[in-house]
Amino acid sequence: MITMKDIIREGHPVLRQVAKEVQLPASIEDKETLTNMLQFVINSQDPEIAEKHQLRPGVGIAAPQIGISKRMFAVHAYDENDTLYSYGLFNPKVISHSVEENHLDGGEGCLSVDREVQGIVPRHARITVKGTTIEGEEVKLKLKGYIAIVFQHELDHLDGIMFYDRIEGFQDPLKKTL
Ligand code: UDB
Ligand code: ZN
Repeated sequence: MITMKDIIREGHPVLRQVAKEVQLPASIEDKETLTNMLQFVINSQDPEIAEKHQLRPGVGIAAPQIGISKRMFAVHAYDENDTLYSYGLFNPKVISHSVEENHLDGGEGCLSVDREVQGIVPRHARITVKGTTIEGEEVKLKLKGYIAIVFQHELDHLDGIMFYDRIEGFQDPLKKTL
């Protein structure tokens, strides 16, 4: 079972790497890892399990956050209409997005960031994502609102991008200036 001790924190180079594509069909090992990632998110939202193992209630996690530089993430979250989006995806890719932007009014946090970083994180308002599920099915998801933001946050991890990189005027003290 994945717990907080398995989660890589900011400053670790793996969070800044561009993750590698997963070879498909996925190996049993990759499928198990992704299943465990999805289970971590589900567990973290269960008040009893979260309390027992001291888990931060999460909505998504990307493989680099457990030290695995592969293009896969898990999301388990409800949208504004209480529709559940529960996915483990291999090689997710944004195939189109709106010009219109959106953001969470309260800003964002991250399981890999143990401090509060304030500021608006601009995201695409709508995205279409393609990917392969744990079961090996190719899916095309049209997302908007909160869920679109969660997916973009996780997708960014696969490209070594932290949410605060997108806050206007923000300087990461750990990132070397270009
Ligand atoms: C989170 N959780 O998981 F609206 F049940 C955040 C943390 C960093 C605070 C743990 C979160 O938003 N929880 C949440 C929100 C709800 C209802 C609920 C639980 N992430 C995921 C992450 O770090 N992935 O890499 C941060 C989110 C900020 C915006 C999108 C992802
Ligand atoms: Zn994150």
